[in-house]
Amino acid sequence: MGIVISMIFDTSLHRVVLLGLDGAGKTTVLYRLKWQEIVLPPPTIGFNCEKFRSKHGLSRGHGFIFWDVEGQDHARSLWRTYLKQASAVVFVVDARDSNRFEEVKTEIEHIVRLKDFASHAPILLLGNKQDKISAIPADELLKKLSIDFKNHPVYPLGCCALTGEGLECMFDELLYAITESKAAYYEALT
Ligand SMILES: Nc1nc2c(ncn2[C@@H]2O[C@H](COP(=O)(O)OP(=O)(O)OP(=O)(O)O)[C@@H](O)[C@H]2O)c(=O)[nH]1
Ligand SMILES: [Mg+2]
Repeated sequence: MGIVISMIFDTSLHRVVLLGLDGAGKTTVLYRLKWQEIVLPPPTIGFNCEKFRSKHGLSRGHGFIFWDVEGQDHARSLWRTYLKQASAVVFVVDARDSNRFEEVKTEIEHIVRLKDFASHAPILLLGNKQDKISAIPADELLKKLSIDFKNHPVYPLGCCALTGEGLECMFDELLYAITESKAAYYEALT
């Protein structure tokens, strides 16, 4: 219990990596969180990086650094570089694009096997574009993908990056996921 409480009040930077296929909405999520407004970004070449200090909720005072990494097929081999020391991954999925769900599954099952990615780090499965009528809810998306996440705890979350709906509690969700997974990991060690 003590260890959980000390981690909840740990205000050091949490390192978060935004991954997902090209066009899933990672950069739109990043700048929605940063500026609370609609940004229509060009496809990312390389990465974007932003620091945040949460001002609300349980995560108030906690710092986060987000790495938003290019999702094009040819760039995905570089994802492993960003996963070193990642506290959590936010994997963004275009929840209306069922044609690419198999590709999403392949990529996630690939990253959870990487040695660079801490085996207990949580994954937030972000079902984006919920404003679209054909988008499936995040819980359903998780079931449909039927992914073998290995030991990674998974948290499905639906959102619309354009309006920010569903992103309001992102820092609290991340802090909870990171804290819980660390606590479970250390408990298993003792
Ligand atoms: N309708 C809708 N469109 C969205 C949403 N989020 C992002 N988009 C659109 O999806 C497209 C791709 O968004 P990006 O944020 O550039 O996607 P990305 O994942 O960063 O793509 P790469 O940088 O190529 O890896 C853009 O046209 C966005 O405006 C959303 O919640 N709803
Ligand atoms: Mg981008």
